[in-house]
Amino acid sequence: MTSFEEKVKDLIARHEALITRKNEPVAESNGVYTRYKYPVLTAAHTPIFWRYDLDEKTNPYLMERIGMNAVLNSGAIKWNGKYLLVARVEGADRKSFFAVAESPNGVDNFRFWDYPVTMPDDVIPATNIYDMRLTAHEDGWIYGIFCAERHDNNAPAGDLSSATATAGIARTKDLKTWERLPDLKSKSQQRNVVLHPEFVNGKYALYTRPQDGFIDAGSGGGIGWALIDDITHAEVKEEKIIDLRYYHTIKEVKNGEGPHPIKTPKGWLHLAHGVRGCAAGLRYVLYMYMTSLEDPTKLIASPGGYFMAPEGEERIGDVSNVLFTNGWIADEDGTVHIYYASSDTRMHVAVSTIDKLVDYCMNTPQDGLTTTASVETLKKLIDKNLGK
Ligand code: M1P
Repeated sequence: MTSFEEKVKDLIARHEALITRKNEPVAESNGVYTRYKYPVLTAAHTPIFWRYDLDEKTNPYLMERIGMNAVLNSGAIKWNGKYLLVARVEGADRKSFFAVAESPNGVDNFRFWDYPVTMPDDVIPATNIYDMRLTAHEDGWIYGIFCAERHDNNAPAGDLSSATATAGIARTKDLKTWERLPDLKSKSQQRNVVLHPEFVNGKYALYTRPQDGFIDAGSGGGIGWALIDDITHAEVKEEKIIDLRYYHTIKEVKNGEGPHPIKTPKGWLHLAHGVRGCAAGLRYVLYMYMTSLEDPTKLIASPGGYFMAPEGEERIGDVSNVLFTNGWIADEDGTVHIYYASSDTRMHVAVSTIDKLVDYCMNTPQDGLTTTASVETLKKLIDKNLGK
């Protein structure tokens, strides 16, 4: 008979083996980025002492007491030389919370800090909070902007599903203690709101995603931009759409800014998600674009199609056919770690460089929006390669 102590030891040893497993780059690459073999975070990476009561008296069968369902859409930041993910952890009870996981190299050995983030509530507490974008702003604070979801009290009686999405705002100096600021005021619902890292005309600047309802972007035309007078009482007064959605593209139904853009000598480099509908439901892919350094609202590169789409196991999960990103880290040597979630279930990393990503944005043909245009673009490359 295995003793309780032996069972605990075994549980801890298997968990330790999982989180310290060396990750490996996947050989095939499209030249733009390299995927890695293993997810960097899953529900099984959450600490044993979050899930099990390790006291034999109160848990003689060594049962999991608090189930974790998924680890997904994570914000990212380099902090004291470590790669930190502020992960969205979703419990078996469907509630998401934030928790920091830290890695020495950005591709493996991610280990959760002992405690999840205690995020103070806004005046009206949210039911669920998720998908934090982190911005180390030039004002000296690290901001986290995330979706705060509440039941829609205007929904007809008995409708327990209608909800509202608002951008929650918090800031920190150490990623441990968070100061909650009032939620973003906006005429529409908002999700995928991201703080630009620099002041623009002396103001804070937000990437927004106006939406008519909790799910439908509706008349919200794409990724927006708004200047904010006071981040401690943030309000969207004017909103300009800077990256529009188009019919029959990968972002026809919805799009949303990923992490905050990376500043490069050629412009701001953006990573975003685009959504289209199909018989199987919604398909979420990642795409890129660039904006001007002089005028961050001006689109200067818009490579056509997707940058990354779900592949293999990534296709399957709680919400299948989804890639989503809200975190990347640019190292000083130009390496970029792209953190993305697959099918709302687990976190992965892909590695590229700023130079490659800028080249991708500047030299991938734009979407011509019709079959005829796509064929003409293809023929030009064939002509060039065949010397015609
Ligand atoms: O399920 C896919 C994603 O759906 C939402 O994203 P969007 O607002 O762009 O539709 C979010 O709920 C996100 O968390 C989720 O991954």
